[in-house]
Amino acid sequence: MEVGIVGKPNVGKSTFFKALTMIDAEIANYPFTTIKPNVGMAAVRAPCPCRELGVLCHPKNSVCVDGQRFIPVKAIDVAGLVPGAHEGKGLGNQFMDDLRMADALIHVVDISGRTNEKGEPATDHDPESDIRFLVDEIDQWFYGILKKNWHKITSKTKYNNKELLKEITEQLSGLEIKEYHVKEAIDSAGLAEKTEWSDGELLAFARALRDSSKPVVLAGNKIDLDAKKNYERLKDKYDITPVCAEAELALRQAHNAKVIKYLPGDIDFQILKEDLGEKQKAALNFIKTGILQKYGGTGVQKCINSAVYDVLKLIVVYPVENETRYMDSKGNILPDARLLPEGSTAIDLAYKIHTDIGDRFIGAIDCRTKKKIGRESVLKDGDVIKILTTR
Ligand SMILES: Nc1nc2c(ncn2[C@@H]2O[C@H](COP(=O)(O)OP(=O)(O)OP(=O)(O)O)[C@@H](O)[C@H]2O)c(=O)[nH]1
Ligand SMILES: [Mg+2]
Repeated sequence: MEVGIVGKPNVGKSTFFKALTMIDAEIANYPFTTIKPNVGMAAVRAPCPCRELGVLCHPKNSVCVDGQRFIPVKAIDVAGLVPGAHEGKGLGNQFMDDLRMADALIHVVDISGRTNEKGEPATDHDPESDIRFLVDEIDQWFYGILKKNWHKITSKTKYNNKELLKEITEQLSGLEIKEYHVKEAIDSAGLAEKTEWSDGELLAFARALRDSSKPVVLAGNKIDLDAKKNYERLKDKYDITPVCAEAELALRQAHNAKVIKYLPGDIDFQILKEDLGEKQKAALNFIKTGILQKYGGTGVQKCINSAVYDVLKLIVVYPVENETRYMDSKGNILPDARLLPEGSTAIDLAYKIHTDIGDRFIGAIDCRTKKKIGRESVLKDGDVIKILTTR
């Protein structure tokens, strides 16, 4: 699982990344601060079953704070992209290679309109134009890769639909593209019955393939800079989350310094330190009233959760080895939280844990009901499952 953070220069991608991962990334108020990508672990948030089951959990692959599970997801912060990048403008499209492994993208937009399309200071730039150009550039990158390989693909498959599907998947496997992405794209571009594709149809397919294999979540950053008007204008047209990456970073840093207690994604925090300076007090107060209360959080956690749960449609499942005490064999309670595609079955979970567990699968137990479930039983978000195997 990998989420790419993309956008034009100077919109706050590295600030967003730093807030997500707490890994130091260079942040500065000029374009192209980031050239080499920053890579780190972010986390998605989910309610941990520990509270409901009345147990004290011992997470191993994740973290639980106050009944909230934080499950690691890789994040990558890349260089900014300007219009015409696919023709070599700005840093060109070389950096897009850094996005090859991404399963979803978070597009950070400066919704305050205070940076132009090159990321330079501006007063009244329309963020809507950024929303369009960025995806267009990534689509063009996909198109370029497809076009380069197209002759080879079609001379081998002669547009036979089944073979085409296989060959495209194989040629583009380095972009984390799976056969179902290709199928979805052929169908949505209306090309299933075609025996030859025009150049325009290849571009339409490239766009559809980008959409299915690298879906985008929109983050309207710098909401603190008097951006409510732009947000109100765009929110009905686009599914855009109001974000203040700077506030999220400040909150997480203050939490780590034990100044406040704040859980990423919360809509409030608690002040722990009594002798706060006036400046810090005012800053925290602004975040509380001007961001958290006004927009229902800083939006950073919301974006990553949305990428994983709403866009990639993953669910969280907790495999255990003891169905009454919810432990693994070493006594760790609710040790692992696994992200699985919606619709995954008991056997899918078994194979995800280990090929050997999958091969020896004979059934599973839903630990909440203590009922046995079969191989093809579809798992639900938050399920606690014991897999039964032959010895
Ligand atoms: N007001 C405000 N400023 C922000 C916010 N997030 C980031 N910034 C500022 O925006 C500027 C650019 O931030 P970066 O995180 O370096 O932006 P970037 O998109 O990574 O930039 P490049 O790497 O150059 O493409 C810095 O001055 C940040 O402090 C925010 O939520 N609100
Ligand atoms: Mg950067």
